[in-house]
Formats: sequence, C-alpha cells, structure tokens
Amino acid sequence: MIRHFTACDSHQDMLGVLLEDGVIIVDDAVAGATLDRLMTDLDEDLAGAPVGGGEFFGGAMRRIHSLAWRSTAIADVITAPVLTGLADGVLLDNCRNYRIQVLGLFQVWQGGRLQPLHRDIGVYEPYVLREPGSKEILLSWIVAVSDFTTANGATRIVPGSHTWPRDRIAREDEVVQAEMPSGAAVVYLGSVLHGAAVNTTDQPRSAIVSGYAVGWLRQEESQLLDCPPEAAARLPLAARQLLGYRAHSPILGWAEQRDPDDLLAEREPDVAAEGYKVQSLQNV
Ligand SMILES: O=C(O)CCC(=O)C(=O)O
Repeated sequence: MIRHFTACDSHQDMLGVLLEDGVIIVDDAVAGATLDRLMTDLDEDLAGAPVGGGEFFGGAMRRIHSLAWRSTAIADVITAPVLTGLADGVLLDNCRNYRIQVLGLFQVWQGGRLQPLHRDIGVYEPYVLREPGSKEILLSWIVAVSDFTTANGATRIVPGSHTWPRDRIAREDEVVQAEMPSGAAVVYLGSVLHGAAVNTTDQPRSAIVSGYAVGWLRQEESQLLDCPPEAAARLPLAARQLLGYRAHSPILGWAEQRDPDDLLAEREPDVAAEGYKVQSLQNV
C-alpha cells in the first residue's frame, strides 16, 4: 500500500512516512492549469516522437525530454513547494543544494511489456553503492498528467525496498501500483524499486518523470544542454538553479570562477533585468 497525502498535510508526517515506506503519493502536488499549459507547449513535439523505447522502456513508451527548453510551465512543476519541501527533508543533510536529476514526459501506450523493476540510484553503480541506512542521494518523483490507474499503466512500486539488500528480488505480491489522479505525484527514494506498467486501455498514460539529486553528484541527464542558457534565462531563479545553474559548496560546478547563475545573469539580459545580484566567487 502507498499512503496518500495532500499538500496541506503536515510536512513532518509526510516526511516520516516517506523515509519509512520509501514512497508516498501527494494527491494535489501540481495545479491542473500548469499541466494544461505544459501539455499545450509539448503537444506537437510529443506527437512527433516515436512510440517504442526498447527493452528497458517496455516497447510502448513515447518520451520527450528537454522540457524546460520546450516550456516555461515546467518551472512550476519542478519548484512545486511540496516536492522541494520533501527534498529539503530528505537530501539537505547530505548536500548544500540539490538539482534536477532527469526530466522527461513519458507516455505509456497500449501493447507494451512491463518495464523491469529498477532503482534510480542504479545509474551510479558500481561507483556509488548505497547501502540501506546510508544517506540518500536521490529523491525521485513522477507527476501524473493523466489519471494513473491499474489499467492504464500506473507505475509499479515496491514500498520498503529501500531497506533491502541490493540483490533481493521483489515478489509480485510486494509490488503495488501508484494509482492517483492527474496532478498527483508519487514521490520515492532513489533506492526504491519501481518500473512502468502495461497500459491495457486505448488512451495513453502521461507523466512527468523526474527527481532531485544531491548537488555534488553528476546529474543523470545533462540539464545544461537540455536547457541551454538562453532558454534558462526565461525561467525564474529557483527553477534555473534547480536545473543546475548554481554552484555547490560554493565552488563545485563553477564557470569563469563564478557561480553559474551569476554568470548567466551577466550574459543574459533578461536574467540581469530580474535584478539578481551578481557576485564573484574569485576570492572564495
Ligand atoms: O513511467 C513510469 O511509470 C516509470 C518510468 C521509469 O521509472 C523509468 O523510465 O526509469
């Protein structure tokens, strides 16, 4: 079972269950109007993307990435207070700031296969081997754009699997599907087993698949290429910092001896117009 919350529920309660079960659902994480704006902006590119995705993606997945380059509406998703609040609670004792790990629009279409259950931290193996009980490096989330149902391919999740030894295989009776309404988010630790399910309906299941990684770790997807400076300049400060236009601690990831966001502010007039203070790290 996955416990459901609303964004108004106690932050401490949500965080407690997230750390214990490894997963929660927040039923009202993102406003419907934001998702409508996003889907209008993505519509054409999404329609042109192939349905497929190979073995790992189950063979009936249509995906597009570079969402922040394609639509400014994504800013309201990645900075949703309930998502960043949970990330603060899970990640900030292991970093000074965190960044978007991966950011894609995933549609599951009829006729595919189950995606293998996997852990998002798997992309760092064998170099980072997180053992049960060690500090978290990733907090993943999937925002439902369409309703998520068992029939249309709601993500399969294994609550509690963050406490398992890495090689333990999930039994089918330990897997649950993240049924949730449009606008909800399933939020799970990077060490929780999960995977896309099969859609048996004739309508696609759409979702924003993303998450945050501690700021000292390489992002799975190169967000600075997915959303280059001229596109990042259109976004609010908090969103572009989450994409990676920000140094960590304080010089990791700098550019021109500066915090990347300061440099962006100087080079892109729109950002400078926001009045964001340019500070040099030269003397740090
Ligand atoms: O779309 C989903 O339900 C899950 C996708 C996923 O976990 C992945 O592709 O890594």
